[in-house]
Amino acid sequence: MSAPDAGAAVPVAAVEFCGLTLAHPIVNGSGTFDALAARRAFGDELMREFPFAAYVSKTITLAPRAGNPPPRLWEAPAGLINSIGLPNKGLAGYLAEDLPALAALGIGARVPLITNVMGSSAEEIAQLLEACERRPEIAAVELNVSCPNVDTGLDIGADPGELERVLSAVRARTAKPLIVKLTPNTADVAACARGAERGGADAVSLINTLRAMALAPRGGARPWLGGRTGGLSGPAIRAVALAQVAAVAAAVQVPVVGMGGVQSATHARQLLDAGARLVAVGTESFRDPLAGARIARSLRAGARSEAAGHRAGSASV
Ligand code: RRO
Repeated sequence: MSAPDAGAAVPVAAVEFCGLTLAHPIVNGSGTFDALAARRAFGDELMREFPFAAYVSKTITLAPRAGNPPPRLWEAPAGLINSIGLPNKGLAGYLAEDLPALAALGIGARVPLITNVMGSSAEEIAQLLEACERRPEIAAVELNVSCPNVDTGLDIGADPGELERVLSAVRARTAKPLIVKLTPNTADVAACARGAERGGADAVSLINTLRAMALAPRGGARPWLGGRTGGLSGPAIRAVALAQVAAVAAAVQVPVVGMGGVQSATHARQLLDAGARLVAVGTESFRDPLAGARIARSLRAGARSEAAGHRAGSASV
């Protein structure tokens, strides 16, 4: 579980991503960093060096949701299982309350805002995209496809054909960049990424959490989490993330946002080397809310020390 911040190998500068210019390649994973709550908890200090080059919201649904009954978390070996269940104030509440509050923090102006949405039918997704399209504060939309389609019964993100059909049906509803957040809980994530690309995705992001379960201590075979199963994140999934990001980056032309267990610049660099354009930090932000800034700084420092090494090397030849 060590998290050394060393070893970045190539220069890290501003990154072009779907027409946006980001100061560095580190963003947050959706649902792992609440900028409004963080500002309340940590004050201005947190906002002086905002940890991410773009801010990705928690998943928003059309209607408000209370989320799953507790318990919602389980500490796994080298990871975390969550069964949060999409609690959110719904699209109207997000647009009316959160967008102005995020703008007051400078999100949108200082760093682009990426709004993550989820719908359980093409019609619901279309409504979410249209609403985002009307708001200039939103730079891009990330579509979370880790859910079943109530119309077809198929898991939208787990089936390449279903993913392509749903995206083709909704793609025209927004001109903003559309990032599709893939699920790792599928037979062939590269085929799903190709389906997303054919359906009109401007980028894909992965990996979401791996489906997992924990049993209640001394509870026989009783599941611990209120939602029965949950999603495993953290260092435990880093090797899976690396394999899936490499497979997807080799399969599609659109940019890839890689994530899964990143704790250090070394881990971020590995995903960049595997073909990711951006890297998201997720579970590590729960341990260290400034992890994103630490990792971005360390990537830059690694790049500077490599450049110095090159200069020294050429001087001595
Ligand atoms: O809210 C959640 O329980 C949740 C979501 Br929407 C997701 O995409 N991934 C995850 O691990 N948890």
